[in-house]
Amino acid sequence: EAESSVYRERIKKRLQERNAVLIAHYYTDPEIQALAEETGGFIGDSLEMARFGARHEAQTLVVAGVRFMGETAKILSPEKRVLMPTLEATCSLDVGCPADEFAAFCDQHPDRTVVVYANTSAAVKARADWVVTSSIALDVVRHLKDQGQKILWAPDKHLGDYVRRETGADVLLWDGACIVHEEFKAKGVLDLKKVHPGAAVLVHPESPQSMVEVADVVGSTSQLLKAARELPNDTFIVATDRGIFYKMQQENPQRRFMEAPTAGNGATCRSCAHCPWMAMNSLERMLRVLDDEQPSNPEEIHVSPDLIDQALKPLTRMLEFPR
Ligand code: CIZ
Ligand code: SF4
Repeated sequence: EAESSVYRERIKKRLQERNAVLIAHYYTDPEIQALAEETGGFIGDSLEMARFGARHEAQTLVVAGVRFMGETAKILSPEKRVLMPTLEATCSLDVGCPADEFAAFCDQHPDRTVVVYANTSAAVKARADWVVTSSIALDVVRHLKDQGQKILWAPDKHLGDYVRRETGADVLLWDGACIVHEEFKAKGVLDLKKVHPGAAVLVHPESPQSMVEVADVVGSTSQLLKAARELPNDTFIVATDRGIFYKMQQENPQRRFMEAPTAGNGATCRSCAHCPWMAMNSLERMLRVLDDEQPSNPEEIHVSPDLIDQALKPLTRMLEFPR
């Protein structure tokens, strides 16, 4: 605790000295999110993070999250320096969708409009017609379906299948999954509901279909936070990364939030509901990155100008899509 307060003070000082702002994802650890709040930074989902970074006057963005979030921030703010506590923080969706294999898959289906989830590398985004986050996926795919288009979706098969079921569009799926959301078990939720019959079940659509079927609300992180504020229930079973509890509890101090079980018997495994890559964003690593005075920082995000040009097109389509 004493050690962590030393880290916090030194990070605050460095952020000021370097004209840097801290931008954290909802899934990072509570101490990281608290520091973002205390220093005038930001907490949000991947898209909100990139938008905040683009609008903010700071010349350096310190992105606490996973690598694709740093890349998206860089694509929207190429003139800024984007640092991360560690570039080793990746995502099973990104890892499971290598750009060359993905390009070959797209080449085999030239009749399909390519829609990729935000959780992908800059190179995969560069090959796409559209980038979407889970908060806008249904609207964009409905719009494409109305125009008679067939979809190629990557990388999350659960989210893609959810979009297919909800919109009725012709959607061809890449076979990827999030290692966190894939672990939630509907049977465990039903067992927990027997003990807490008044609980509302909030589910992120990266979870399997069986989880969507037991949900009261299915939505992106921001949509689940909204549901936690607006539903009349005072108890919630939440199927997304446990990092979200920081904001949920802060916004609703009187309400009770429980992790959705990650095993059929209702037992929770030690770290199933927390992304191991999000967890790599420690105060210690953040300080190390900010302490590094060299012009070339090993944890700085670089995206080539060509790739920025190409990835910006599908990203801009999403940003300009009317909501
Ligand atoms: O599951 C993730 O990594 C999410 C929800 C990312 C995002 O778009 O905020
Ligand atoms: Fe990727 Fe899942 Fe971690 Fe999000 S929670 S960064 S989708 S592995």
